[in-house]
Amino acid sequence: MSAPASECLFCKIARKEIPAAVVYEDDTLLAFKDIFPQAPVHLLIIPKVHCEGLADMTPEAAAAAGRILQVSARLAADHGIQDSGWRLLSNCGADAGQSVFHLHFHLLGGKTLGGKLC
Ligand code: DGP
Repeated sequence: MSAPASECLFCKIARKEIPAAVVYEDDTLLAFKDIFPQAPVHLLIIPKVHCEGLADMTPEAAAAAGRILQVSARLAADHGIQDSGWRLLSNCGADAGQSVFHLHFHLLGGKTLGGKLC
């Protein structure tokens, strides 16, 4: 069972109640640096609206996710990894490695990425 939006870690980051190294923000999205980076560039991109993950997509979250797919290439370029290869992924469920139950995409790059998360 996930935390309600009032207690959700990434909702708190989106509301600026918890600090994060924000690299991009618009009306619907926030992107910030992962606190435990697995690659030289490791960003988290989240919809501001609460949604547990890929298996729990409201229309609003799905629209935000589509926007995340668009914004990710721009963020990769902003961080100098557009030509060296980068990865965008979302873990869905604890068995897939999801530890924060607010939809988020990892944007990873800046090194040769292996077959797993990084
Ligand atoms: P996942 O395991 O796919 O749910 O990814 C969650 C990521 O969130 C993980 O890579 C670490 C990151 N993370 C956890 N807590 C915080 C935090 O308070 N701030 C930031 N910036 N990242 C966090």
